[in-house]
Amino acid sequence: MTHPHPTDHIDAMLHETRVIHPSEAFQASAKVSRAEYERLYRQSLDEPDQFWADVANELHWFRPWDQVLDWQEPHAQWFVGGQTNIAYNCLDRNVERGYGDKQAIIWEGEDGEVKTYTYAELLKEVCQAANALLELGVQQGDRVTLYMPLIPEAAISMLACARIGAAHSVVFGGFSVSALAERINNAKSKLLITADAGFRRGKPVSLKVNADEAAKLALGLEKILVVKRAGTPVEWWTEGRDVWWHDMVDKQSDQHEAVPLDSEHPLFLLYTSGSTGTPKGVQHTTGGYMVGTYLTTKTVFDLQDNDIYWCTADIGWVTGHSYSVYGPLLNAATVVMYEGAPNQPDWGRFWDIIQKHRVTILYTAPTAIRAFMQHGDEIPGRYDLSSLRLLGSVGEPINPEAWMWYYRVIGGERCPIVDTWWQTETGAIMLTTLPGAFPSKPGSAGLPMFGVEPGLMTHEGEELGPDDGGLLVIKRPWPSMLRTVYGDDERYRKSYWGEIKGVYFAGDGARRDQDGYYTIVGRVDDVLNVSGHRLGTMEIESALVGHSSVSEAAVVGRPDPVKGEAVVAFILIQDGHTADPSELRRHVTREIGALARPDAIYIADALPKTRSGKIMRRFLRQIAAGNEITGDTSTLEDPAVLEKLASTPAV
Ligand code: 6R9
Repeated sequence: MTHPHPTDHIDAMLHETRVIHPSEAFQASAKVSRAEYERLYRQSLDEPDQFWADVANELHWFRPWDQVLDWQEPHAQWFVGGQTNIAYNCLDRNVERGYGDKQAIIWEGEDGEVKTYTYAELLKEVCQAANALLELGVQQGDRVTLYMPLIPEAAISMLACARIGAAHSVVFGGFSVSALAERINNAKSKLLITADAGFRRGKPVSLKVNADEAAKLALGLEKILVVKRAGTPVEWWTEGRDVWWHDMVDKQSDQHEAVPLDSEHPLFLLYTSGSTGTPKGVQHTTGGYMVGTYLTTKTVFDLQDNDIYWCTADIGWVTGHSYSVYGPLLNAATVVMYEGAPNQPDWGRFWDIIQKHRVTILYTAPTAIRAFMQHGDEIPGRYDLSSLRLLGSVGEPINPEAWMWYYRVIGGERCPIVDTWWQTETGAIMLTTLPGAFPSKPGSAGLPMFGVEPGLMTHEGEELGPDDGGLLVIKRPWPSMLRTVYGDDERYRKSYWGEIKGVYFAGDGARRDQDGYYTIVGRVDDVLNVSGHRLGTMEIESALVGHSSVSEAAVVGRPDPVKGEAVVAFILIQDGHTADPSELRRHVTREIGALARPDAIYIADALPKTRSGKIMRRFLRQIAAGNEITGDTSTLEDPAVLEKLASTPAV
């Protein structure tokens, strides 16, 4: 007789078994059926040149490419010799195709102001902005830094840069002075585009003041172009350096010929934190990024002509780049943009926007979903959400609890959910379930997108089979992949193609089930090894937030002389509940098994998060281990959270 191995129990508990199928109606009108996915996916791997050429040919090229892919590991060039312009493809091409009068952007300010732009209007605005950039001395090949609220001028600025062949580097408006200055300096930008202030939680948040401070540290900066958004007093105005958008842009001609750019011409830099060192300037180029975001937006969001599409991401993150601006505009979609906080004036704001603008597709992050969930079903219940037909999730693993809430309360059990795994570096969605083709499994991202060949490996490059947890890798180049780390190609080689020989190392751990679905366990530095057993912090967190008293949880490992690592949990208690640590330990034991039971629980008021909402576990690990807090805290939304936590006793 064999005694069941302790991991059997855990593995069984770790498996979420629900499978949610799209409705017959959704399947019937979906852009891609299961059979089509299977045929096209096969083709994308067997005849990649043909597959990608067919997709690229749906877009406009000034000059056709000579070669689809030139791969000199780790450097890829896509559509080599081809010339195109992504802004032309987003705007001119759509106007020419008869979408001139279609709404391109429906923007809502936090203060309730609404502005809309048709494709023809947006084209004119972008032409004016492009002419303004030229007058300000920006040249093809330059970098321009954007530090802006989520206002239409942010998208217009990105497109204007793309139109003239200058790379934009968007720095999230919530970043600090030093973070901004560091990014301006690293990119060697001569122009910064900003605004007087943006609205956040009912108050104007000044950007120009930070821009002025950053300019003192970024001596290469020559001009600052300022949008008047909030009408707040601008304290300093440096004549000769500072220029109002309305003075400079409004007077320009609304005609501008988009510049034909080499397919590999840099499109943008986007700084993202690595596990060590300073933020990396992830560099994307024109043709491949365009083709990748075009195809994924069209298929993953099943875009139909009458959709009203809302991705809630800020333009400061890659999701805002690929799925608020480029991907949807390439597809002539109507894009909703919202400037402010989800709880302004109250937690009903998102649902109000959906009701008002008849949003059909909503793409948001698990952290937001959990925050809404915490405030109950009653708030969304007050709104008419019947326009919704598809939901998306991005940014972190979504725990099945939050998935089901999203599905039930927001989607009315009618809307498929696409859980999309990708990264700043991948440029476009890599893993998901196409909504009309495959059922979803709550918590599992799903299957590879076209041309994506994922795998699970050990650090040594040994391939792992189904149901083994391993490192998620991508085994061949794809069009929208990053090309380098700006100014540090060695770091690019080492971080992405040097960790495991011959493959792209994503930095995430994952499992794959018998149906080929990938479940992301979390960053590999978030995988715990407790008594020789692999446990994802995410699963323990998911179990904890599955308890009615817990609204948020972050789990890290603490070195343990016996078990290797011990589980430490940081939790936030749901309004109106009290903390009961022994009950929570029992709950985790029930949900996963005794191995996952937290050794220490910290009851926190807030967790250390980046401004994009990612929990910085590296600091939690230091607190859990009783170590001093070291490392760069500049990307934290509120560094004071750390001190508070460090003085909180564990229970
Ligand atoms: C798009 C974006 C990338 C990291 C990635 C992974 C996590 C993103 C996810 C997900 C599980 C998903 N991540 N999407 N984990 N399921 N659907 O978020 O880019 O900010 O660069 O973050 O986010 O850990 O490695 P980025």
